[in-house]
Amino acid sequence: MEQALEMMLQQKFGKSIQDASKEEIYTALLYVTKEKMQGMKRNEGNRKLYYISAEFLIGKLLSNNLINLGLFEETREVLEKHGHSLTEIEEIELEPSLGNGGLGRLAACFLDSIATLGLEGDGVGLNYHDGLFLQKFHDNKQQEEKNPWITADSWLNKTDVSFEVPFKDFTLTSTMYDIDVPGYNSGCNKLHLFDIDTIDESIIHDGIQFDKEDIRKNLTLFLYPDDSDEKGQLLRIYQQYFMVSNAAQLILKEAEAKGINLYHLHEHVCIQINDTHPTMVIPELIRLLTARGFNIDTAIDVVRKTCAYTNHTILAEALEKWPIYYLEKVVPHLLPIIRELDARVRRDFHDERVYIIDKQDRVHMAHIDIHYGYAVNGVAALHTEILKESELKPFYDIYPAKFNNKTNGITFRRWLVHCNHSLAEYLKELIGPGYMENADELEKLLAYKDDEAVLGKLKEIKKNAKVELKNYLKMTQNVDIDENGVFDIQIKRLHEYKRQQMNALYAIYKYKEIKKGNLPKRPITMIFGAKAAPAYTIAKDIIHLLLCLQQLIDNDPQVSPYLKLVMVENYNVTKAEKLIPACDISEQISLASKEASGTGNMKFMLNGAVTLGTEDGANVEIHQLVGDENIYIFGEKSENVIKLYETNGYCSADIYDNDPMVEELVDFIISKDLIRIGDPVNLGRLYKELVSKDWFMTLLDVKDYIKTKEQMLEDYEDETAWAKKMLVNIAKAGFFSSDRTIAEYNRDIWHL
Ligand code: OAK
Repeated sequence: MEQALEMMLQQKFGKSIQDASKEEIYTALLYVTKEKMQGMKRNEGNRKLYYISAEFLIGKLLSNNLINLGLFEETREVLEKHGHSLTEIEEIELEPSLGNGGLGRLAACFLDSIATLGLEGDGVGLNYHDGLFLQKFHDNKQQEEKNPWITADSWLNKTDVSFEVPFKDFTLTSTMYDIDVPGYNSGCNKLHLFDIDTIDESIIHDGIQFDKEDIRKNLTLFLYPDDSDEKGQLLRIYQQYFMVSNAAQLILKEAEAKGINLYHLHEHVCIQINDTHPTMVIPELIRLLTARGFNIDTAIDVVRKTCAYTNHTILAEALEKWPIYYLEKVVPHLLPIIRELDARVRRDFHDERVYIIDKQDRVHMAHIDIHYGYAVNGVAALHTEILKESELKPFYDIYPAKFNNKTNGITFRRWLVHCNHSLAEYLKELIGPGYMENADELEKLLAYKDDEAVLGKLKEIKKNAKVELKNYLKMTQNVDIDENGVFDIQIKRLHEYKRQQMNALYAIYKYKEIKKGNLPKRPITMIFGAKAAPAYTIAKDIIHLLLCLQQLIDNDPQVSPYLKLVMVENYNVTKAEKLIPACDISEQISLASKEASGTGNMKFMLNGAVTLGTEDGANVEIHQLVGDENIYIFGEKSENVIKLYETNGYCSADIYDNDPMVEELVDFIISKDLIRIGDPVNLGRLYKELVSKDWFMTLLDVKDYIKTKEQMLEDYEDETAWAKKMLVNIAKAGFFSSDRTIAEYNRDIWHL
């Protein structure tokens, strides 16, 4: 590495390591790593997977690639020898902002595991120039700015692959960019990102405003452009079709180059449709096959045996249904096919709930996937059961064999080895390096459950991570936190079902307790990180409430020594990597039945945090694995929640009117203290939402939540007992390795 780095620095900048700047060292390392990846063998198999996804939240790549290439330690040492740290050099890299949340990060973890397991599988998506917006706080509110991440020297490799993508009024020519995906101790795959050469970032003004109709200039500017109006929705259809038409053309081109008889395509190709954003790949492939001479029956048959669909949400508003009229405006050539697919469903099943086109002339994207794919999976055991028993029941009744569960996972290369290097090294020392390849070996740790020295070392590692986070927050946001406090962290997209507002009510509770003189035994540091979709009003109001509380607490000398609330600006993968190792209490408090899985919950557990959660998503499986002693569960169960929805049985006003404690907490949102700091419009709207609607039942669970969190804080004071909980959580996290998840996908769905 030392030699390679020296040579690259000479070649690029005519400098030695000694004289080079951090930026130059980063650039040289980037190119050394890229060269190494180019020299790697490609994974090969009899059947190739194409994982199509609107999001790939890959995070910074330097360390991850070095780890997977087996060069991480050596690089650290070389840099240290020359007076640099890898952490510092990494700061130079900009994080690709190609994703929003769980679905996108999952896709990135999957690419890592697919490559690591030696499977041939590439990702296909879009090369958004500004990705998800950059979040800034101003006047205690979220502001959106553009987030450019593509620089002259980057992980992207421009290819000469290009396709023509036909729309109603024009045709666009694509360019394909590739990012190498090296497996850990294994071969390499690729992430293909499609783009157009005419993108024009100069059309962005006033934050993230732009002309939504100028498709040639805006198509790949942003991930999830605001779709609160028709123009925005049409733009999303342009993006989706551009993504899948390129994917379908690439798949056929590669198959033809391999000499595959397209009538046997499904024997050699498998397409995973990551939620419904890529659904149009089904009619598009049918279109391309019929253009190559297939009759429609055969084209449908081949496509059906090729495509599989993953559902990531049951929230009705997230299940895509596009008006036919929109599709007619953008991709009219797909409509005869979609109508034919619908006609076949109507012929075979006399149940309007499973039709593709509904009475209001809307196309249900998930219905296309379920009828015309060969597998449907949910992402955690509870989620899959809910799909089978309620949300998708009519489909499950028709196709029971298609439905299967694949509980999510995370790559331990990034979420342990990279982000918590000292914990990873200590585990290696203690139980051997086997856990890096076989995550179940983490259970060997259980043998040390009563070993004071081991528990002490785990506490020390946690403490160090807290100090590192303290320094990081000081440097990035000029915020002071106390490493002796308990770190209670909720980081995820902002959504009402995830209930950051309930956590805010806890902050209000604690604030009031401290004012009354009921002081906590040690400082409590509540940390949040979340972006709200730009058009999601209530989510932005919740951010406003959190920022106002942050200011109120900071400015109150009676409270601030005991309570701190920090809202991390522009939460992203890089920040998650700093926050997760430092966490004591992992907040996973969604309304039961609403969080499909969650994956942050797994990352926290692996890093020795204890979960405070509802019986929702993968929390249920965490609970089963660690047992009652090592997790804090509260709140209404999913069966009851589902019943409440079915019977319209929830009324937040009843709780508010009849419970003085709840009333006091909620009233504080519009108290003089907060209105003085904040905007009465935002705070008033949020207050009203909670007392008159509260669709995600915050008030139902808030008291149990507060009680459980108080218990947790008390238990935290028994340091040895708490360290045992940490140990058990780490030891039981092996199940959540994405290597396990991918092995299951391959065994049950992909058969690569
Ligand atoms: C994003 C856009 C549309 C639909 C779903 C999502 C999404 O991110 N869903 C999340 O997927 C994760 C990975 O499966 C799950 O862990 C989260 O529970 C789910 O909200």
